Amino acid sequence: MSLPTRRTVLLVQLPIPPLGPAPIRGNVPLAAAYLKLWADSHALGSLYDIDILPAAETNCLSDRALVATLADRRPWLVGFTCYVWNIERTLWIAAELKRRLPDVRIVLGGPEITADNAWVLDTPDYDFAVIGEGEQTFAQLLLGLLGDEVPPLSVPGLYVPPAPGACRFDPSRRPPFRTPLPDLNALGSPYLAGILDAGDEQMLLLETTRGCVFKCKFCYYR
Ligand code: B12
Ligand code: SF4
Repeated sequence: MSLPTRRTVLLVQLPIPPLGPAPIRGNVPLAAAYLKLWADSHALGSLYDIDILPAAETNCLSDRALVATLADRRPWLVGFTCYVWNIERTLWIAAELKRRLPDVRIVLGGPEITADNAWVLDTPDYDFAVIGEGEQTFAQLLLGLLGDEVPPLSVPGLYVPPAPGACRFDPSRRPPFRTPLPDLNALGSPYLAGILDAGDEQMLLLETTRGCVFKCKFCYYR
C-alpha cells in the first residue's frame, strides 16, 4: 500500500454563545488537545497534520466567517467537539462547510454524541460520530482512513451512519462500547506537550478522573 500525502485535520470547539459584546473567555479545547496529543504520540503525526483552530478565530468569528476560514484551510477532515451549548451552531457550520468542500470529512465528538441522540445522529452533514472517550477511537479512525473511505474494521465507539438519503439514525449500527483508558496518566499533559498554553485563559485544566455518571444529586444542571 502506498502511503497517502500528509492530510490536514482541523479540530474545532465552538464557545458558549456570548450574551453581549464582552470577549469570550474559558473556551479551552481540552478534548481536542488530548485527541491531538494521543494521535501524534501514536505515530499518526507523521501522516496527519492535526491542528486546533486558534481561539482568535473560534471565539471571535461570525458563523459565515468561520465557515470561510475553515474552508480556506482546505482541511481533509474536520472534527467538532459538541456540547449542549454549541451543537446547533456546529451542525450549521458543518452543513455549510460540506457545501463549500463536498469532500471534507466531518467527525462529531463530545458529550452531545450519544448512541441514543437521534436528533444529532439523524442529521445529514457528518461522516462519523464518536461516542464516549475519544482518543483511542479517533486514532483508530485516522488509521482506518489511510487506505479506505471507511475503516475496514469496526471501531469501538465509532458510529458510521448510512449514506445521506437513508435514515441516518440506525440503532442497529450502534458501535461496540469503547472501553475507556485504564489510566489517565497514559495520556500525558497537553500543557506540557505545548499544545495548550495555560497563559491564554489564565487557567489550567487538570483532569484527575474521567466520565460522568449523570446522576450526582448535587449537579444542579441535571
Ligand atoms: C469541567 C466541567 C465544567 C467546567 C468547565 C471548565 C472549562 N472551562 O472547560 C465548569 C464547572 C465551568 C462547567 C460549567 C458548565 N458545564 Co460542565 N462539565 C465539566 C465536566 C465535569 C468535565 C468536562 C471536561 O473538560 N472533560 C474532559 C474532556 C477531555 O472530555 P470531553 O469534553 O468529554 O471529551 C472527550 C470525549 O467527549 C471525546 N470528544 C470530545 N470532542 C471530540 C471531538 C472529536 C472530533 C472526537 C473524535 C472526540 C471528541 O473525546 C474527548 C477525550 O476523551 C463535564 C462532565 C464530565 N465528567 O465529562 C461537565 C459537562 C461538560 N458540563 C455540562 C454543562 C451542562 C455545563 C454548564 C452549561 C452548566 C450550567 N448550567 O451552567 C456550564 C457551562 C459550561 C461553560 N463552559 O461555561 C454538561 C454538558 C452536557 C452536554 N450534553 O453538552 C456536562 C457533560 C455535565 C453533565 N452532567 O451533563 N463544566
Ligand atoms: S457532578 Fe456528577 S453528574 Fe455532574 S458532571 Fe460531575 S459526574 Fe456528571
